[in-house]
Amino acid sequence: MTEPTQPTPAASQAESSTATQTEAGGSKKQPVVIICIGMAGSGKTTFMQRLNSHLHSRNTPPYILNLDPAVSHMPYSANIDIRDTVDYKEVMKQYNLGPNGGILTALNLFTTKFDQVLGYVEKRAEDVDYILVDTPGQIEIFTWSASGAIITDAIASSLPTVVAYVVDTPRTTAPATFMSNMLYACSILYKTRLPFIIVFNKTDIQPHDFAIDWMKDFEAYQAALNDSGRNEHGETSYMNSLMSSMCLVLEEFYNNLRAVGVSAMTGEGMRGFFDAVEEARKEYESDYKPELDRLASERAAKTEADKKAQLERLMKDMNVSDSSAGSSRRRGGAGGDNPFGPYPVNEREDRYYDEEGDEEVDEEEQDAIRRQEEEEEEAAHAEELGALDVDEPEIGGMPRSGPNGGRGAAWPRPV
Ligand SMILES: Nc1nc2c(ncn2[C@@H]2O[C@H](COP(=O)(O)OP(=O)(O)O)[C@@H](O)[C@H]2O)c(=O)[nH]1
Ligand SMILES: [Mg+2]
Repeated sequence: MTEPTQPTPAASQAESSTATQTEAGGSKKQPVVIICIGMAGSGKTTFMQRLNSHLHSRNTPPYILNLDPAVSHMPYSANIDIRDTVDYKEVMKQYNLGPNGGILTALNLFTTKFDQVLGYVEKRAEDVDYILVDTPGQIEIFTWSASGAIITDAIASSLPTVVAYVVDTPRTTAPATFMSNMLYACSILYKTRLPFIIVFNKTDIQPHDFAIDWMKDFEAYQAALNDSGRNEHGETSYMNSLMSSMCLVLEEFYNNLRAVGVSAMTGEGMRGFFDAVEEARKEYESDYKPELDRLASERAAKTEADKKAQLERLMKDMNVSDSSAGSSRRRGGAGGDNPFGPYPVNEREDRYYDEEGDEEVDEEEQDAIRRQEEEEEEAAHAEELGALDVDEPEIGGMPRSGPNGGRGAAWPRPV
């Protein structure tokens, strides 16, 4: 992958960029990543271009990533363009896929190299204030694919990130369409958990006040729903009651986000958008980042604990830890005096099998072994006793028979 060439005038950045200014805490201010997500045709690419030209006019040129492999015309040049790495039409041919499958596979292939992309982005992070990310036209390809989630998480764990959810305002004036769009936005918010800005685009055609009213005032939405959803008999449809319940559910969601109206075409509403981005950045620092750090430290603690457990186990296997004293006794018999290592000098072959794989020999098994040993010892001892404990008289050269030397049968011998 080659780093693209769009020049970023260094001099103008130096005077204008706040990214290199140090904050009160001394740490460098990081750029904000704005990920543009939205339905096909909502105006993501046009909005990206508007942001790009707005930032250029402020002398703070952004760093741009294009993740849409199927875009045919891009009004700006991206610093990193997925199309330089994968050709989705070639992917379609090679894997015998349709357009959606081709775009998804191209994105998946690109994701395998995303660590390099992030490397480039991080390298430039000190020089820019904003990093803009355009996503594929079809929203579900990015939001519901594994690669979309990997890319978003990777970016968000490295830099302050906000999602700009672009809505086609003129196409959202019907209450049912508005609701489905909001539900989609809600699902993305809860999936990414990133600070979220709803961007009502195309306000040059349709002002977004109605949408703000519906979000703030449940009854206004209810009224619109009632007006729109009556059939020829003046009855409301089952859809309407579902929608009004949904509206109540979404109240919590509406409280968690910012909504602004813009026109990507005319540039109206840019100031409001950048104010919202600044707020969202603060939310990232105050909510998302601590959670991210908590997860990272939890992961680090778990790795540390796993390492420690493995080390302890190793020590135990090598018979050097305190806790292994018991097992050493069990194995070596004489408390680890065995010069041949951790395993005992042991005439019972089956013991070796017991120890195989270093599995714990359980109490019952140990008792059974001990009992067997005792019995064997007793039997051997009894035999010895049988041979030695009686001072047998030499009588008539009697033949000795039986375990007691033929005592019962032949001694004392009847006269
Ligand atoms: N009137 C108007 N049209 C817009 C605006 N933003 C985008 N469009 C048009 O909407 C269409 C889709 O835009 P595009 O940026 O390609 O959408 P994307 O698929 O989300 O990237 C294009 O024809 C744009 O010219 C806007 O603010 N106002
Ligand atoms: Mg586009």
